[in-house]
Amino acid sequence: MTDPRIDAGRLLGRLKALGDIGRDGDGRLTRLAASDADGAGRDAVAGWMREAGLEVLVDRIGNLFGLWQAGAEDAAPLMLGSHIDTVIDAGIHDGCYGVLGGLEVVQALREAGARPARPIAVAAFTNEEGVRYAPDMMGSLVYAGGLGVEEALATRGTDGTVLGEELARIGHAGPHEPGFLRPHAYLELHIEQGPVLEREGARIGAVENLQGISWQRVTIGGEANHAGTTPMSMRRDAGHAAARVVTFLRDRVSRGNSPTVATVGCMSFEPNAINVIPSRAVFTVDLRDPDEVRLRAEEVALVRHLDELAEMEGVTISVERLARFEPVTFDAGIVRLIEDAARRRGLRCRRMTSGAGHDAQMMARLCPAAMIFVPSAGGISHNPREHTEPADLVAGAEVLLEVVRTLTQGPG
Ligand code: HGY
Ligand code: MN
Ligand code: MN
Repeated sequence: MTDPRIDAGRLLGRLKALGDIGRDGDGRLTRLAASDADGAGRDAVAGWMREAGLEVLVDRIGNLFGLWQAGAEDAAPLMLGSHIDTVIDAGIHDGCYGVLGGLEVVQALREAGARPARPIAVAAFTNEEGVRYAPDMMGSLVYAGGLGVEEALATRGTDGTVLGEELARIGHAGPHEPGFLRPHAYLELHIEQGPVLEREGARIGAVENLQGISWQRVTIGGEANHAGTTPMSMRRDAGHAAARVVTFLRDRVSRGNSPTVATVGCMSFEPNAINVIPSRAVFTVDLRDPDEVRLRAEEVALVRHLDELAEMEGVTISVERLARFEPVTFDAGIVRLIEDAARRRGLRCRRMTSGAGHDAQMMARLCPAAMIFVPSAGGISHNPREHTEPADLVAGAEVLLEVVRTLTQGPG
């Protein structure tokens, strides 16, 4: 066996090639779950998995796996992975770096003639972003038993399509039952998507926990009326009420130094005409906090505000739950392995919390799990300007390689 080495050119080349799949006429990258672009991305990744000599397997929710049995069929596999679906007008690293980094590690080990004591699987989980079909991290949630596969397949998207039908249409509705590979442990390599590592000059993030997530869709019913003739005192303005919620959330999370974050990412008015008082407003609320008690308190405060607002503005308000995940703590032993591997490579490492949701938070329900972060330039993500220095991308993959070798070494 030779010393396994990350092939930087292959890793960066595949990242770029995958990043070119799903661009529109203006060059914007969007590969929403189970779209044609997602199907093309999946086909490319499956092709690279076969090129690496892996067995390609797909489960019923479309989770895609490359498996290297490594002659250790009886042992539970180590699983690496992330996702390749994107948000709208995305960068090329979110999720894809973890799938292709995991594949690169396995390919490097195979090319070096390594004989791991357990199989290694590389996963690309379905619908991690949750933009078209809620909740996010859906494929790994189903895989970990947190959501029934039939219920997930029946999910209706923001565009009225049904997930199961779309997966079948793109040819990625697989035969295997979610959970068919019971991992020994799960490792996810990912860009930080925030400013911490860059600000502190650290190269590697050893992610020890991940914050709780609350997604809701709020519908406000008012009354359409003439923008010019209706006295302000007579208005039941759904648009104004929606705006009051947005400022309420911002004021709440901006007080003191609470780590709670709140985002209203989607909003639509009806009839959406310049001279008609909105009769209806529909918008989403994304609330997150590393502390479950504080997150619950923010949800209660929002409900109370909505009740008061309905009273004050003479509108009706209904709320639909889209996702709710409690904070997760990752495996301390694997976090230490990440720190040790970074230190041995002379890479400054920092323990940290993940602000973003990840498939690792679902896989932590099945087995010991942890994440490796690399810096995001300017802390930017979910944005085409998302960027990580090539040297950092390679360094992260090298740390992953080292932790994988430790987790798959034999008893000898
Ligand atoms: O929403 C998230 O944090 C992840 O990008 N799905
Ligand atoms: Mn991601
Ligand atoms: Mn994302």
